[in-house]
Amino acid sequence: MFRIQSAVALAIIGAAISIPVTANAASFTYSLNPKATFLRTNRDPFAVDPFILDLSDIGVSSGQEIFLQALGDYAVGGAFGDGSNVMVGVFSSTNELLPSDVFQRVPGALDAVTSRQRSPITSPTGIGGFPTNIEEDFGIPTVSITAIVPNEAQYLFIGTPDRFNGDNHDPDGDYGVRIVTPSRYVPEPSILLGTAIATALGWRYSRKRS
Ligand SMILES: [Ca+2]
Ligand SMILES: [Ca+2]
Ligand SMILES: [Ca+2]
Repeated sequence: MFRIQSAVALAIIGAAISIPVTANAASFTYSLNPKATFLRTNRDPFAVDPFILDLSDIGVSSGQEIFLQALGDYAVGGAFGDGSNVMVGVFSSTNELLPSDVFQRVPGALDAVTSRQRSPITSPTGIGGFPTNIEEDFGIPTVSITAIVPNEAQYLFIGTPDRFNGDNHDPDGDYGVRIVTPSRYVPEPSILLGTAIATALGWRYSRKRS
């Protein structure tokens, strides 16, 4: 009987150990247009509006940590190769985007805590030299970044910072972003192990008493 009980305990423990910590994490990949930006533009008629993600679509809310990574690359103009990957994001309380000639186009922009401290300083517009830099945005690098979703944030804007966006292009269509949502609700393996041992011992104990 002891061998059977031990085998049951080991099977339960084995099952607990084999459950990955990231079991609840979900990965989302979005293709991006490098002409798109949430920053101010000037006389840039082919620039387009940014990608705006409703955070509820990926099941995250304020206080949760997400992982972001820029994918692929784009060309910053006709004479340039397909090798740039600078990307910025900003959380917002609303999905409102003001016209492209307004300095702060995202009126609901919120500061975010990220694994990189400083907001990137974006260049003035190529035509006219108008400032584009806002304080709330953060860079999304190819090596990834983690960000805490700020209080009241419901949307994430993602765009390409450039002095002139309308001539950007992505010949091989690989430019995009990957977002991985939290896995914090999955119990740690050590907790699962403790539960498994307690369950196995409890099962043995109840068998002895019966
Ligand atoms: Ca590309
Ligand atoms: Ca450009
Ligand atoms: Ca900035």
